[in-house]
Amino acid sequence: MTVPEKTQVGIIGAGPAGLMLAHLLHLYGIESVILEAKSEEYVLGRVRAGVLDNDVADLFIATGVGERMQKSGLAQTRMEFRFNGQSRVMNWSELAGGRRNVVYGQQEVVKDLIAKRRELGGHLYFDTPVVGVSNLTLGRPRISYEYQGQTRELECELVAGCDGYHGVARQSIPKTAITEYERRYPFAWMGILAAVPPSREWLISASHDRGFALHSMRSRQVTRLYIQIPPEDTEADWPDERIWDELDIRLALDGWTLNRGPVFQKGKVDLRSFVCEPMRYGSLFLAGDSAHVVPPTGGRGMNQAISDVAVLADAINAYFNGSNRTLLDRYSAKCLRRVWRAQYFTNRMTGMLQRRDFTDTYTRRLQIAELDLVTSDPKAAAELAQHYTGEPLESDFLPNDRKSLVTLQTGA
Ligand code: RFL
Ligand code: PHB
Repeated sequence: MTVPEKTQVGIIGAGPAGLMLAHLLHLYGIESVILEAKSEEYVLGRVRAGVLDNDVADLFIATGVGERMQKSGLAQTRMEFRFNGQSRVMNWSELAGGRRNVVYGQQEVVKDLIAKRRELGGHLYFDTPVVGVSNLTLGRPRISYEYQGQTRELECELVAGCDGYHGVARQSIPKTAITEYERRYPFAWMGILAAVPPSREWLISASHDRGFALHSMRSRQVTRLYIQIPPEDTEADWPDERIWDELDIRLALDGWTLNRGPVFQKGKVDLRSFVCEPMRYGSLFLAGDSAHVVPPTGGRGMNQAISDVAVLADAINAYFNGSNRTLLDRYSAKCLRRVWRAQYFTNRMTGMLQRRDFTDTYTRRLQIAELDLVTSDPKAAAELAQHYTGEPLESDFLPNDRKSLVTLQTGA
């Protein structure tokens, strides 16, 4: 199948943002073409996020891509913090008015969205790297891409840059037209997937004197675990036994043991905070990681990406089907308000849970004081739960006064 020469919306990138945008536009009767640099196999194999916000899970159901998630997603109503040898289990659902999260891997989300594009005969092209975007402020924009050894162009009315932090969409905007805010962290994470049932039904975040550790999961049979490591360390520095031993120390709790099992995936994760303002330049709209990145502490990144495209799809619909460009003009400001709240929340979680300077005992005491406060004071706990289960998602596909649409039979 060759790539068409023209479309209404050209989408760069087949991650969660690009794939979900194409799906929502299809429901609005708007044509799009997705161009993805990597192969389908690579995209399907990329291990990343694992936790969906309450409303993001609802949006999948409301738009007909939540069937598998309903069957195998694990509801998360609780979360545990461990620090100073203590355990505090928080009931997110009670604290956040019935909201909860859903454990369902990003790989599964991407798989479901690709399957939906195929089922509906959508235009989705892998191994098709975009090399530039032009004509963004004059007439119809053009996306240049490589396909089967040739450089070609796709003419569009609007372009969605859903190509992640390293993509070309943001780089096609003149530096003088945007402001970039960035923070790097003096630590990284090592993450593993292990073929062993989770050791608790819920997520455990441990802030230990030796550093952070996280117990998460992908299913009833697969545990996802992370530890904070020095940024210069590589996978070779962390053989499986060393990771398990460190997890045992950091997650230690009397009467509890961490289940060990075969590690079938391992990877280092660099931590970064980043925001690009505005998220628009002419007819180019940035969405997801191309416009903003958060450290994984707090599980926000993919949820932010889906929230962006929900807002963008409604705005594009108003433009094509209502001849109204007001929502497109408001897109960036509307998203950035939520984006900065997520930056605030993830920075707070990162600061509270991870060790920055191991000689700084004063800051360590402050971390413990904050952990104690947020896990015991009802108001502080409710605020954290509200952030963790995500901001209410605005989308024309979601009724305003709804009970959660997701009914899951499993989970905590
Ligand atoms: P993606 O997923 O990076 O997809 C961008 C796509 O664009 C393609 N691309 C190009 N295509 C064409 N031409 C070019 N020139 C291109 N350049 C790039 C890429 O190949 C890719 O397919 O961005 P998107 O869609 O914005 O989605 C963002 C999420 O992937 C990301 O925010 C999350 O994974 C972050 N994250 C988490 N988010 C959550 O909401 N909950 C979590 O629990 C959570 N855990 C995590 C995470 C991220 C992690 N890592 C590895 C950074 C855990 C980890 C370990
Ligand atoms: C994950 O399961 O990969 C995960 C969960 C929560 C986080 C980060 C990652 O905060």
